[in-house]
Amino acid sequence: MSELSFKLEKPGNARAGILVTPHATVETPCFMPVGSQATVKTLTPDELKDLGYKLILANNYHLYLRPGTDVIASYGGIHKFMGWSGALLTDSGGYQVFSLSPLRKMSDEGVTFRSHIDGSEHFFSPELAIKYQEIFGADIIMALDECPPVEASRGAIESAVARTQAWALRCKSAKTRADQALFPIVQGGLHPDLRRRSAEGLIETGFPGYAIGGLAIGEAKDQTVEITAATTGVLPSDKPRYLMGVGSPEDIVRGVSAGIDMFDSALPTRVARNGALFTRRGRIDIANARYEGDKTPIETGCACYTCLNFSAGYVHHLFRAKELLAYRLATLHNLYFMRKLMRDIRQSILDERFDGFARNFLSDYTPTDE
Ligand code: PRF
Ligand code: ZN
Repeated sequence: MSELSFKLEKPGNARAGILVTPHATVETPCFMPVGSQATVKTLTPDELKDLGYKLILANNYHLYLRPGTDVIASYGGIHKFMGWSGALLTDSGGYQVFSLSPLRKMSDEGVTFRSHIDGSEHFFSPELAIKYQEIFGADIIMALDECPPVEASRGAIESAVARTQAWALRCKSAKTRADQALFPIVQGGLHPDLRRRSAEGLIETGFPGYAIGGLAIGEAKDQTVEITAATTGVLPSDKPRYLMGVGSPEDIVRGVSAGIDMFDSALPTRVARNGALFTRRGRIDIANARYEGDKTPIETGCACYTCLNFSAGYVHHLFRAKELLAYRLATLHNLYFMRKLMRDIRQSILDERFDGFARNFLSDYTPTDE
């Protein structure tokens, strides 16, 4: 099995394509639900499949720490461990070391960090990040990168670009499995020239797809879109582009305009568990008193399991009573919404009416802050 093939069905700024991985064929633009700990919180693999998902995320950092590489190796990889027969992508863990580990020390060799679970000390190098991801067996694996905070100095971002480039090369050399595709990660903060330098360096090395990291970490939304577009402008059009950690429905629509093919974010599932549900008009807070006794579905016309079978007033009651079913019904609704959004986006691209679709979507949708 070749590692990956990507076919653009409709080229352009906003693109529609088909990504073929060993475990699934995926229509792009796609949204990947996040299952850092080898579970998309509250749902079974069958439920994800029924929602239409073919590709989900897991995380090298989380699974290396718990249950550990030996346990997952003994099952023959994450697919078998979690009972998921679709495609998987694992993030390298570089970013989680930054966002979750209480202490870390970076050097050119790698990153030493402490577990957020028990404080134990660990080390990731590019070679080890690949070794663990080969044990885990995802269809797409990520190079180890350094993601500095947005407010870092230009000098610090410049050195992160250089280190991320050197690490991507080392990851490529360390890779031994032919059935996994390795994506490197473009860094460069909010500096268009550093983004270009980062992208050009990685392109020269050559990879089957490219990710854009270091965005959606606190900068203004306009900057996210501007830097994304500046980066996709440099990336080869015949390879998939993945914007890491994005995002909300409105950010995804803007990301597609900027030439992105793949997205992942814990936001739709995380906010669902807080009672924030997506509708065409924006996010609603189902725990709000206005939904008490409401006999209509969360969104009229939504064909998700939750809306087909339950009223908004019932889901409101489950949240108020902190009943566990609340989190499942809310997650099912939000992931159905995301899947339908991606289908609608894709169809509008194929029909050459994406710009109008995006304009209408963004004018109807009122984002709410988390
Ligand atoms: N690097 C990696 N994973 C990530 C990011 C990154 O920069 C981000 C930033 N939005 C999310 N996930 N390896
Ligand atoms: Zn619904």
